Amino acid sequence: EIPKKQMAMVIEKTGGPVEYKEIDVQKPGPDEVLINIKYSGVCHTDLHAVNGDWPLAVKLPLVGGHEGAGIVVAKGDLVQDIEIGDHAGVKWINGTCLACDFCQQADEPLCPKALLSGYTVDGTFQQYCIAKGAHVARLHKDIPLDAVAPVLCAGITVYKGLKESGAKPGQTVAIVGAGGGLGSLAQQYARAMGLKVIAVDTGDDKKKMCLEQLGSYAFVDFATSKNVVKDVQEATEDGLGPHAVILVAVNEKPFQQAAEYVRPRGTVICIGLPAGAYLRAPVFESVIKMITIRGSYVGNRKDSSEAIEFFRRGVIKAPFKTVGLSELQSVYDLMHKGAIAGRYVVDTSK
Ligand code: 8ID
Ligand code: ZN
Repeated sequence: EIPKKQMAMVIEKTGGPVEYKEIDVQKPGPDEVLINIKYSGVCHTDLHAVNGDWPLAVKLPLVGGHEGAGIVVAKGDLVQDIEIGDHAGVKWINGTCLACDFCQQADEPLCPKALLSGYTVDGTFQQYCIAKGAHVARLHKDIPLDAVAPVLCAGITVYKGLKESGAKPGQTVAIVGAGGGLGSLAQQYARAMGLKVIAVDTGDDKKKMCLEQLGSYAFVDFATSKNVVKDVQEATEDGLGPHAVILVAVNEKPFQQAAEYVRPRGTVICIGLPAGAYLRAPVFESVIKMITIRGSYVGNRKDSSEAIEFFRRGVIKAPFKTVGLSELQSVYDLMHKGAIAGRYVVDTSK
């Protein structure tokens, strides 16, 4: 009952366009599963891939997407711990070697042979997607496949970033890019982890969403603020700044500002990947404030199952809108303008 053909969104060359067309359904290798993707989230990473923003080559032609939730329909002989009919998720990390120094330490995202869904291998903007059995996310059958899709990259990534920040319950974290996909989930994870949240983004829609739906106690509008550094610091009780800053904006500016407003002993976590951007921090303040600046990249299998479990327990609720897979270009257009509050999810059946 697995069809030979399926519908997918494909780019032939960097820059696009992304085209809705019929392509072959692939067969899983011995260590792989074939998943009938029902829903996929649309991450800004997918747009970076279309635009060729990063110094890392993409597969072409390419089926993008790496937040895919669906049902296992076929598997290779070596896959023993997952059954046909199980619900599963395809993440950015499609597969790794499981043998290198990093894999041995559960730092699978750092594996030099990592396969990246929707980037170096075809991803989830198709109805049937392949991933390594060891790496697909296990999803309980009571989890809705549409709402969980954004958790599979955005959720895992911000949950890991918050853990890497070392922020403790009761402390304050600034989420920069709070109105977007990662940012909206970051506010929910931060709150569930007992943190107080300052949201930084722009516009009344995002402000309303952050303050009324996602649990932030303050909002700083980076576009209308006369002094973002001062406004973020003043949003903390003692004016000394947040204990951690989670940077998920697609813009270089905040990567050059965060070190100035983070609290002494605080940590700046860099997650967003704006094209060609550089970090900058004043040496004097960085030293005398004893700050930490670090990168954080998706999460390992354990981070992933933990992030999904937060969602399954019902403590993570972030807004999403659903459209047909064939409408992906219109989602990219909105994303390019920064006009999406939350996340878009595509339904692969239309
Ligand atoms: O593992 C990783 N490190 C990882 C995983 C997944 C995604 C990194 N990412 C990267 C993506 O590639 C992208 O560069 O995180 C970034 C954010 O992805 P997203 O959340 O999917 O993007 P979005 O929904 O477009 O949200 C971006 C938000 O940033 C705001 C925008 O208004 C938007 O709401 N923003 C911008 I652009 N400039 C800002 C600024 N100066 C800003 N917010 C605050 N200050
Ligand atoms: Zn992503």
